[in-house]
Amino acid sequence: MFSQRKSSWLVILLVLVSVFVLTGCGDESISVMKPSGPVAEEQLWLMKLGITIMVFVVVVVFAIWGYVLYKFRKRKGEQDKTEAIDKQVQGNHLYEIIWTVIPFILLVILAVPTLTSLYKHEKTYSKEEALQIKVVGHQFWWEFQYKDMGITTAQDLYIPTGKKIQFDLTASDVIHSFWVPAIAGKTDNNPGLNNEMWFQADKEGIFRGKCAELCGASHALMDFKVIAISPEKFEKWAKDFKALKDNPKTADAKEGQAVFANKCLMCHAVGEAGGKIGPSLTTIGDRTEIAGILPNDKTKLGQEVNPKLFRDNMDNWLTNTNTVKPGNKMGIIPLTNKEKNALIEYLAGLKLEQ
Ligand code: HEC
Ligand SMILES: [Cu+2]
Repeated sequence: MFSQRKSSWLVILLVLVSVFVLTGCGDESISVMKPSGPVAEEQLWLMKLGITIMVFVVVVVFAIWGYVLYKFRKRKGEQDKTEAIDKQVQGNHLYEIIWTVIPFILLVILAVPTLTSLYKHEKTYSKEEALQIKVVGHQFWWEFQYKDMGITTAQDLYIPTGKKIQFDLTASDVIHSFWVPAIAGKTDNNPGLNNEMWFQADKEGIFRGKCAELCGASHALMDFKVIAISPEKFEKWAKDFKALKDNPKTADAKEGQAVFANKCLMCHAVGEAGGKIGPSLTTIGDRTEIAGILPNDKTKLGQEVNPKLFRDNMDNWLTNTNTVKPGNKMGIIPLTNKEKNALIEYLAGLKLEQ
């Protein structure tokens, strides 16, 4: 058996080891520590500045505290400490000025860059300067409208690298919050209001985004991706998106299209046709994940959706909608196996040519 003292040392050791081991966990594409654009870079720099100043204050204060504790300790043989107490400095003007001025300087060092960044990131860019995108948060999915391009999509947000993206953020039901940690801090989507923010991605890549405001049962599952590609690839993506024809190739897919028109189209759009209650499924066959959370193995640029996973995920979504994303607004649509398979075949074909 360990003694009490030994076991508390063990706990401390365990905590220290886990700190080092667990800091290695997590997805790089969602890390604030790996910024991929100017906004996130500046925000990380501000965090580092704040932490440096705090560490400096803690170290200096603890050093003084340790020094005083040691210097004025009760020594062996001293009966009464009062005789050894040093000269008192209460009310000393010089000291008081010093310990007022130092924190003031530290706060100025913090405030100047923070406020400068705040105003810089508050700026709204016009359509000549930035790509304009309206983001609507819904329980529990994201809608992206490219205002000047006539494109509406969901879950996967394609953007060009090296260009500012001006966002107009709102929500259809409750408050959500739009957050892509590697590219910028969060901004709320409020129903009935429009918040603005901008960001820019400098590197190509797939960056994970999250809803950062508790919005209901599946809040934690309200994920999306920002897919940053070169301006040339983006142009091609937009052109292909608009040119996409809803022309199923196989007999099964044609049957799926008919089922879709019957049971799904009132809520989901494909191209121009269809309802707006659910996400647009125009390019559902290209999605990195189904419903934002069932991975199709498309984690890097250039990678294609894994067809087997797509089928399994789609089957899972159509069969277990309510357990995959509790409280979602789709619910379970009764389908025979034949209808489901035809639908999956149809949806898998809704994608851009590579
Ligand atoms: C009552 C409206 C409604 C109907 C009818 C409906 N859906 Fe949905 N669907 C939704 C909503 C809302 C979501 C978003 C759920 C979420 O993520 O919270 C959704 C999500 C989806 C997704 C995930 C989309 C993505 O971007 O990853 C797929 C796929 C889907 N539905 C397929 C279908 C199919 C196929 C049918 C017909 C059998 C159908 N839905 C019928 C409302 C509906
Ligand atoms: Cu949300």
